[in-house]
Amino acid sequence: MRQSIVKRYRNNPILTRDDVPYPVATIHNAGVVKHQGRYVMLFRSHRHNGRSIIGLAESEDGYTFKVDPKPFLVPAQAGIFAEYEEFGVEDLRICALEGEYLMTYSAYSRDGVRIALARTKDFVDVERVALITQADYRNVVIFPERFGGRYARLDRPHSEIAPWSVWISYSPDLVHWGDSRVVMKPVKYHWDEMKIGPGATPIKTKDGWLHIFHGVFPTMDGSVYRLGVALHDLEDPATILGVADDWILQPEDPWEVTGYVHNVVFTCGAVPEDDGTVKIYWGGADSVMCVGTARLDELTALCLDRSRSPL
Ligand code: M1P
Repeated sequence: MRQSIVKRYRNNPILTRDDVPYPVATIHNAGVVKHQGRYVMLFRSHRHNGRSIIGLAESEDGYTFKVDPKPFLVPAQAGIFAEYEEFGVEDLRICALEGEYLMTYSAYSRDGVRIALARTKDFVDVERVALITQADYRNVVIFPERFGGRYARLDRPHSEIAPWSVWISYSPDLVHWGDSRVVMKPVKYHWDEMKIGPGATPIKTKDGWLHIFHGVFPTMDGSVYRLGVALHDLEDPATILGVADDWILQPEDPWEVTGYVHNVVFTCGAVPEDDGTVKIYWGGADSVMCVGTARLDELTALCLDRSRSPL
């Protein structure tokens, strides 16, 4: 029997492409929040032309989801968003902040990948706000609180010089971002030595902001995507209190090991529960959606007691 800090749900995968009532090749990498007592999931799907869209699924219990008949977000048809979403929209994260939901997602075009910000109050009406990075960024998560009046986000620029790392940036208005610095880097000859990236929207705990991220290791058989945890200071999220030395989840189930991209577990969303657990949602092999649970105190302890240097 596998012993893991993350307990996989016995009926994984919870969603496959067969559950989607329109033609798609995959369903994976979903942001998830609880909205009015229901779990709302915004997942990525590849269409059969290889470009991605975002679909919506809902659940009473966080395990059994029903997919909406129509996609939630497809590439914009006009204006600046159409220009930069031409090749698809991917890997959406949801942040509940001050009475609305902020959604950050990758916008792909012939000019590269950048991050778009949209907002909704009800997951029906969606307003695109701004493109909030230049090209060569993926994986932006916004903290669900302001710090000294400023919004904060974790992001992941693509560098040709340094391994791809986690940075922090701040904004007075959600549109203009700056004051950026690197806060966490991959570690040489470690499970995440190739690159790391922000994963789920950070979760507030009594010990700090818990951030579940992904790390990638290169092998002769391709890259292996795993999940890890880091703890950020409650008042100053640029300060990392600890990064767990070990991963918390790696590809093991057949639908994580084999699929559209082999050997991938990738999270864009996690939902904290009142009983001290967290439901972690991940895409398996860029093909299916899975869920598992962990205790928040065990994850924060892993960051603090078995920490490596963040930089
Ligand atoms: O195929 C694995 C992942 O590859 C990319 O992730 P990263 O941000 O690490 O480069 C993304 O395309 C992601 O969607 C995908 O799951």
